Amino acid sequence: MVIKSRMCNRHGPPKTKDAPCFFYKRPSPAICKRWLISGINACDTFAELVKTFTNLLHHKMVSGTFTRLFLRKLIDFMNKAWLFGFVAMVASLQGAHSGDIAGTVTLKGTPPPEIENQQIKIDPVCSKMHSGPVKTQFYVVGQNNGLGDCFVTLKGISGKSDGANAAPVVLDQKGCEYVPYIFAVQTGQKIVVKNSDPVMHNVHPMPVRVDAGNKEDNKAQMAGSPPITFTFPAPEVFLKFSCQVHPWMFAYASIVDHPYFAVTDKDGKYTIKNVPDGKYTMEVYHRKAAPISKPVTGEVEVKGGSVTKDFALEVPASK
Ligand SMILES: [Cu+2]
Repeated sequence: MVIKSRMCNRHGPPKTKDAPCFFYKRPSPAICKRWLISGINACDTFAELVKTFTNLLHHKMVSGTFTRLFLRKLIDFMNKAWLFGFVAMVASLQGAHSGDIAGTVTLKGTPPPEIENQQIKIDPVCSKMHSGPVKTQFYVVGQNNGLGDCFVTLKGISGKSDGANAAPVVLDQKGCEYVPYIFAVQTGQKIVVKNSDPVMHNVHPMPVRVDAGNKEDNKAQMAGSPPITFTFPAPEVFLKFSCQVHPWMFAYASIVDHPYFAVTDKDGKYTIKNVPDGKYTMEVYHRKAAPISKPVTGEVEVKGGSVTKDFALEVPASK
């Protein structure tokens, strides 16, 4: 005897006692995408396995209340358990093929004192939003000489961008300053520029790689008006955002065509997640201590697990 199988609707198991269906609680598409293993979608693969197995049971064990109950319990159990099994499977597979690169970027030497912003001082609206003097933020030095605002990336990887599916990055204008000052996105990833101030700003991205498709733009943004979204198709280090109203306002976006990059936190720490096994050259950029023309580089190997890679930058002699 064969009962024709059917799929459940996505909101839950069927109400009828006959013809149990296959009900899968899949993770979200975004999570499934992250769990792509060697080009195979593990979400699909696991769901297919469950489907095949339950289908087999349907065909073999369909007569009698006991078998139907047994089957229903089994499917319920699988629905509850599959996610845990799946996570374990992915973890074991990923462990064998990728790892995180983490470390600290430190600064050697004493940076010059930051310079007080004299222009914002005489702007009555902008200065009112700060309790003390506003200074440049060239050297963000934290615990144990950790250097913040360094852009850390892998060299020699290209064409791996997932920017179109990545979460947007928010660039805010707050207190007549861009926040964050240094950030990085993938090619095609949305940069959503907000205006949290009670004044008008004028958002002006100034890419260098215009011939590669990165477009210069210049958009006024009134107080309370909706965010403005930008994307850039070509890799570029420290693409400058300025404001035409407030000449001291800058932010620098690094555009990468793969997901393996990070910006160091206030203590110089960074983590680049899920890097595929392999040997890489890494590059570290900093606006003053490792500019576009002089990145600090280092070699690293990822081999089935996480690896630590630290860097030391020096305060340039002339500064
Ligand atoms: Cu402005």
